[in-house]
Amino acid sequence: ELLQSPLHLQPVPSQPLPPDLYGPLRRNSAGLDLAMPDLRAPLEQAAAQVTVPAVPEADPARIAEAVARSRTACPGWSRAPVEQRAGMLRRAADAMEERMAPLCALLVKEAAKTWGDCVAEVREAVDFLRYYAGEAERILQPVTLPGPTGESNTLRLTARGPWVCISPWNFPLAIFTGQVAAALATGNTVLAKPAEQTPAIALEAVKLLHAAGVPPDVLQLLHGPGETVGAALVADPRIAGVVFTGSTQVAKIIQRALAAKDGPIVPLIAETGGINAMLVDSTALPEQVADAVVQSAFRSAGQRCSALRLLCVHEAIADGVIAMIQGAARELVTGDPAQWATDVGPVIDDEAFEGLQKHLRRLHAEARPLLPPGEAAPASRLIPPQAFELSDIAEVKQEIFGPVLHVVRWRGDPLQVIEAINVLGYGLTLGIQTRIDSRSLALADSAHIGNVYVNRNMIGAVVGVQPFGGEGLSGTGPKAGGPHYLYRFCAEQTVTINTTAAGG
Ligand code: TXE
Repeated sequence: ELLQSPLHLQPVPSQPLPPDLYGPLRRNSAGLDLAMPDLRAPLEQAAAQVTVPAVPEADPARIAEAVARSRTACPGWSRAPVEQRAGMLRRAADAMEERMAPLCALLVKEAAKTWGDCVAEVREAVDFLRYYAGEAERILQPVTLPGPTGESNTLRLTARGPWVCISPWNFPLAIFTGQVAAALATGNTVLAKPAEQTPAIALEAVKLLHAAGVPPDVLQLLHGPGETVGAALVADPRIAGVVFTGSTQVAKIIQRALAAKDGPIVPLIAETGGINAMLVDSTALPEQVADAVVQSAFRSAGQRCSALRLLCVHEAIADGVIAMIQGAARELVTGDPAQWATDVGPVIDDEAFEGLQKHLRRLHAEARPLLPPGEAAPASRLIPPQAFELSDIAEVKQEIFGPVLHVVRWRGDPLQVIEAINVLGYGLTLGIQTRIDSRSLALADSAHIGNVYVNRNMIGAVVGVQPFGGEGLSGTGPKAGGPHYLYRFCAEQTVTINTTAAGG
């Protein structure tokens, strides 16, 4: 039906597209100094001074004590006026903004992210603090509901108790801060367990929140491996909720652990990975597609949950699109993240590097390589962008968390392509490239996917603008940075008062 409807083609842009397709990527990372000339010097200065401190691991006694303190601190914190809590989050946001340079320098060192990614990450963390402060003030006002004469009905949101916040290494400041800010704003206390690869940046965020007025027992930081410290927190019968961002596999382990405990049913908010696809039809603009693909698949060394993993390109334009991607990808600079020219930095650790090498060996044996393999550099953990052509969408079986793109050609009905993408079971991000206006929304309607990006790259989870989160294997929702997120951190209570009775 879609194919038979009259074609409403969007006009081809009158301005020619930039000759260097990777231009926007270059400007966002290495070209950062062009956009913000005042940042480069302070960032370099901070980088020269920064050291990554060691952090102590929490033992079982410390964990048990922390949960007890968290419970004791909760009533006082949750009864404080929301404006007071919001004020503290806003003060922390201001302090974080002021400390942009040292925080970026620590991120470059600890998480091996490029400068552009670091600046974007600090900004996102600041946005989360301010956004949830405002959202808490908005939603925590009691609502009067209509009812029969002689009684008043009020609906109000209350805190649940201690929340366990478990975060990953790939956005070690933004995701950590977002989880913590959401729980604190709604009057809950927090036991935060950051990824073991990136504890120092979490410690900095906690210091800023404490300095902004959040009491130490209200926000506690517990370092250590997920399998021990994370699991012990999840298993504790006194916690009220878990917010988790990380792999689907660990989300399910946590879900099972929560279900196996005696006591109340504990809510889990999980944001997990994805096998994110981009559907490109025969009317799409190859230059625009190639630019979007290179940014979405290779930026941040592919270590974003939203990154493009699977390009489904119509056979009529596939050769041209692939040639442009090859040209653009070859221009990317893979290297030291502290160098301004670097587009693609290292992967996070040796384990990730080894895992990716294993996948790449398999793909080299089973699929058609589209980009030169480059030199594997175990010492620096660098993997240059890689792409492989497969014959079927179903051949992509798991999320590969690195700069690796799968390409599949299609023909026929685009809805069937969306169906095949749905069958993969993940539902995080989807790109659609088409100049048929009616097609993009029809395809989005059929996709069981949380974030859809039409005729642009798939990088975008701006707080309050593109609330972010998926469904299926990609998570439970609600979307982080969106207007529904904070509700899940709250309990709801109605109060019905008989206004005709004595004292009513
Ligand atoms: O995850 P892991 P990673 C996803 C991304 C990828 C993964 C990468 O798609 O799949 O995150 O992050 C702790 N009990 N997203 O490798 O291994 C662990 O210590 C309790 C999705 O860090 O799952 C760490 O703190 N906790 C995304 C955290 O879980 C446990 C955005 C995550 O670890 C545990 C970013 C256990 N048994 C990344 N085992 C989105 N959708 O928004 C481990 N942990």
